[in-house]
Amino acid sequence: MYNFVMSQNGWIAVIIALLIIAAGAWWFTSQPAAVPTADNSTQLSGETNTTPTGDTGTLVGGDAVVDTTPTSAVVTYNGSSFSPSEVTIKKGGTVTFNGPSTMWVASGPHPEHTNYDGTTRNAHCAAGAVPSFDQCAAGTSYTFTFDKVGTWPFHDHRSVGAFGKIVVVE
Ligand SMILES: [Cu+2]
Repeated sequence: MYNFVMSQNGWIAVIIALLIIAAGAWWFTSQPAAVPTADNSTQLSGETNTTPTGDTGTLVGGDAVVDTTPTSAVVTYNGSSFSPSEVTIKKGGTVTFNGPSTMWVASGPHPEHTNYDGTTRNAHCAAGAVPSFDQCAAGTSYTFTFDKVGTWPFHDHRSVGAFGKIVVVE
C-alpha cells in the first residue's frame, strides 16, 4: 500500500518531470526559432558583406577554370619529336611551332593534309590560296591560328614519325 502510493507519487513525479521537459523542449524549440530569425537578419547583413566577396572569389575561380585554357601555346621540335606533343587551346588561339630543328608542320593525314579544312596540300599551299594548318615549306618557326574546334593531328611532313595533336575547344 505504502509502496503503491510511493509508486503512484513516483509516476506522477515522472509525468510532471516529463511535462516540464516537454515544456522546456517546446520553449527551447520555439525560442531558437525566433532567435535565428533575428540572428538571420543580423547574419544576413554580415553575410551580405562576407558571402558575396567569397562568392565573387568562387565565381572568379570558376571563371578562371574556363579561362585557364590558354589562347596560345608553343611547341618545340628537336628533329624527331614535338614537345609537348599535345596541347589544348581555345578557339581562335594560336600555336607556335619552334625549332631548333627545321620542320614542315602539317595537318594529317600525310601526305594530303586534308583534315583541318578539307583542302589538299596542293590546293591550300598554292600561291594565293587560303592558308590551312600546313606550314607548306620547311622552316624553324611556324604559327597557326586555330578557328575550328576539334582535335587536329599534325606531323612533320618530312619526318612522318614525328606527330602530335592540337585540341581546340570553345
Ligand atoms: Cu605530310
